[in-house]
Amino acid sequence: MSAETKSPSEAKSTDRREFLRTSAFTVVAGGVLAACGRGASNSAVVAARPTADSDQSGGAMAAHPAVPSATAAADEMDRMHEAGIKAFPAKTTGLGNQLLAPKIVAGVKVFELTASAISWETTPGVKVAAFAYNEQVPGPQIRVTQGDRVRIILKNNLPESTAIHFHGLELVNAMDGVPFITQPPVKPGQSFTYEFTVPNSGTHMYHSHHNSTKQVGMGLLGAFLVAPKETTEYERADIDHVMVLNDGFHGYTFNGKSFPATQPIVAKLGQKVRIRFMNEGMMIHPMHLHGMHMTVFAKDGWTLPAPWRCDTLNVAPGERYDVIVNCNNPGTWAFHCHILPHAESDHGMLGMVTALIVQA
Ligand SMILES: [Cu+2]
Repeated sequence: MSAETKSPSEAKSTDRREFLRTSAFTVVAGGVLAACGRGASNSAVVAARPTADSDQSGGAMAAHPAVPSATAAADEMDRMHEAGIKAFPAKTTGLGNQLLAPKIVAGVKVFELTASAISWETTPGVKVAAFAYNEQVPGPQIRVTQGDRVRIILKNNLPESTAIHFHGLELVNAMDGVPFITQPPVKPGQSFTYEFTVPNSGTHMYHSHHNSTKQVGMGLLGAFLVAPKETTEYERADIDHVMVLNDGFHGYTFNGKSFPATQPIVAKLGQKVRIRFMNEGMMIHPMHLHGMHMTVFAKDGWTLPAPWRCDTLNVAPGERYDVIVNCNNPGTWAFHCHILPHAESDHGMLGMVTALIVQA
């Protein structure tokens, strides 16, 4: 039996997404029936007849009172929306972007990254094929200080070649991580060692630069955060939150998870939250915060000469923005991409939605 012909009661036992697809279709078909009355004959409508006869009044072709039918559909839609909100933040297996402590070897900070193919849960019940560093999407968070000597040992356990590019760092050419331009590809089973002195501070990224539509889209990416030698006012935020945006093979995600499995940012009233947006996807995402504004103070790791304020910040592929939110308005505030299909559908919020929770 196809999803289109399941009744709502049958579909309730399946996952929310499938059920929502089914009910969305039924709503459309019911609307067509209500509008056309007898004579609707296209095959899609015929397939939906059993579900359209929700009141058992004599078949889908029988006249249905328009208002009660519309109310039932609205209630069902609301139930879906509420269920998504109530589930937030939903538990899933696996958490990416976890701080990776370096091993210190003769004064060098050594980080080991192993790339492998894994299964990754983006939202409850949705498991996707992923390429991951250290079995995390995003890969482990790397934090260093400007001037540090670092060594990154990449082990490739993928079925294809790869390489790491340190996006935003102004490195010596040989460390730029682009196969056939600055190094040979790292073949399956091989390792490659990157070593450099960290030249510039700011919010940066590391990701594959080989077959990257697939490899970055499947999860070979992570945050590379460089503290400046001298701490600025903005570096002294109470909470420092990395938000990696992606829109590849895993759908619309923040830090590898889709709503309702995205993580909220939780702050106390009066605290300063620093948010580091980074877009590893292929689309622009205008990030919109409700209730409070964001003060943008850095772009691509570079401190702006004059910070500026906004509530919607367009983050294009490859860009990073650092913002401060002064949490002066208590409540749970929606925080989402404002390209609406990236955030909501008939079956409720999805994808690029989270919340800033300001506790009074
Ligand atoms: Cu978006």
